[in-house]
Amino acid sequence: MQKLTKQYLLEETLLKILKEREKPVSGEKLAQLLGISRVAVWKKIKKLKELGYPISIYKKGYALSNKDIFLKEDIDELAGITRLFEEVIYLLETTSTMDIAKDLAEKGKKALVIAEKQTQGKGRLGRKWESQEGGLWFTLILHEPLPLRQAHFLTYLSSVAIALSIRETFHLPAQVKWPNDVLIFDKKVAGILLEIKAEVDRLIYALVGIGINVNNQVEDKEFLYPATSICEILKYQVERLPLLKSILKHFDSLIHRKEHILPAWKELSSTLGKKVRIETSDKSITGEAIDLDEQGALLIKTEEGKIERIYSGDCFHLRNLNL
Ligand code: BT5
Repeated sequence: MQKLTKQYLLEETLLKILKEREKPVSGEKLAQLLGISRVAVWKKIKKLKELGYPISIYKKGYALSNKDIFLKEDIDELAGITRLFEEVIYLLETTSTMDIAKDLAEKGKKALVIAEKQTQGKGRLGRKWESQEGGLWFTLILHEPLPLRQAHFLTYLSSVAIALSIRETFHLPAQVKWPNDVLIFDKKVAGILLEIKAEVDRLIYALVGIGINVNNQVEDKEFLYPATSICEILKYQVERLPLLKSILKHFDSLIHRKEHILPAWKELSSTLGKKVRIETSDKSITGEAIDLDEQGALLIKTEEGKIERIYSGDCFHLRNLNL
């Protein structure tokens, strides 16, 4: 248990005041609220800025430029939501939450690693993942005794948890796309990166990296697939904490009911029933995505009527066959 010093509590309270006030708060007011001098307030602001907190300084006082940062009370709340992890690591900036999670996993830790910003966010196959402030970027470390051939179920589980949570929290029609995306109105709002360490046929640990475009801007970017963010669709900034809490709850519930994962994925699928092009490391296949088999492979019916089973690759939706 972390010991809280008086200094630390003052900084937390200062952040809380700035988070709750819409307008800048003067140094004088902060001094009065915190029971310290104006000089001491300035020192605390300077320290918090050095730590990376987005505090802007105006003539009228101080304000948080991003009011959606997580405070200690939010992190404590997250830590108590599930037994999936024993600690929550919250970083204002890092290279990639996958790097931090990997170090912790190697030490046998079960943790949730969240970052406000990633300077080297990763996608699959060495691709870059843009992760500026405003998005939800996190990695969950799981030490699950899963058979290796079921490891990719964790990607399906994550997509379902994200899609259900976006539906419940923001009432938006999120759908899952094969193999690792969540879409809203056919644009990518979230991606999942699964990294595993295995021994023969057993999983030692899995790092489930989840990136969701929430309050960040992506629509003008040239990505592999058209992208969107929740705030670009809703046209206002939203709170990320309720979304994250909902995802963790769904994740926890699905991991204990693995038989629900594939049916739920199929139900929320935007891929099934569509004409698609799948690109794997050695071939390109075009056909209709008809189903997932019980191993989680995507079944493609080619124009020649042959059924292909695909375990990994990139998927491009060509058109909706039902239209
Ligand atoms: C993914 O890869 O979709 C996996 C993304 C996982 C990101 C999370 S964030 C937390 C954790 N820490 C990390 O460092 N990563 C994980 P893939 O299917 O390969 O898609 C990557 C491609 O998506 C890129 O090549 C871009 O074209 C595009 N892209 C990059 N940033 C994006 C964004 N913010 N939104 C939508 N598309 C993006």
